[in-house]
Amino acid sequence: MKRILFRVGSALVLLSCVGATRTDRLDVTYANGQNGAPSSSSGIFTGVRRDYVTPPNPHAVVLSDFDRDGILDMAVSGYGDSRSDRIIVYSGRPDGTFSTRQTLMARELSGGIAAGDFDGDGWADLAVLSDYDHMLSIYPGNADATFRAPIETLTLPGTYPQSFVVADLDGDSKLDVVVNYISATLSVLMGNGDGTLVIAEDSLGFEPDPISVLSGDFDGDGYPDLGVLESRANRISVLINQMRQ
Ligand SMILES: [Ca+2]
Ligand SMILES: [Ca+2]
Ligand SMILES: [Ca+2]
Repeated sequence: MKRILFRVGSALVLLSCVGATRTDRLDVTYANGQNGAPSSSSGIFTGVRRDYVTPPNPHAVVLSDFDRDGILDMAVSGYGDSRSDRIIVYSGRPDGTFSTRQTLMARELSGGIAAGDFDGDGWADLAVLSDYDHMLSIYPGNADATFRAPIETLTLPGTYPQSFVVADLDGDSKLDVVVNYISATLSVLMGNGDGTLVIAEDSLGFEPDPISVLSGDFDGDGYPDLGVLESRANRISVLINQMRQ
């Protein structure tokens, strides 16, 4: 079970993406709820738990204010099967609950999902990674928290992508993407600002099984750096962005 602690509006919520148990459900527990009190050893999450149907075999969740109404919305990707939708978009409501906004088809084994304005129209788009056919798809976002069919489905140079991260690596205000693969390589995709990306670098090498990649400005120079978690080597590698030089 993967647990992530978020603050949503005024309500502190615990999201439990329960893909490992294949219950196809996302649980949200509200602090300070008023109707019922599931037991909690910490006493923090003693409110009402609400369950939301996810795509079959949910894999990843992203929170973003898709419609810019000040309330976080949510999208969940799932591995699913060929007969089912593999992405569900939920609109956040002022009381901290969610309603299903849209279901989207996606490629087989759609794993990682992230949000960002890839085409520069001011509305968040969705980037979805297909583990099976190693493709990255960009779903353009609308003002009403819905998404259109992918404008870009990019075949990645590596196989079995494990995770990806979205960041503006070169500071041109166009979002870029870094993908890591189980084949111990990492690709850098530079955004064109219109929802398309080009492969800039495809062979950054690591120990086998780099399990995830993350981004953050570790040295404080304003450019995002990378951290790569190498599970077989039992270490995290930090790559400092050289764009400032
Ligand atoms: Ca919203
Ligand atoms: Ca957009
Ligand atoms: Ca960029």
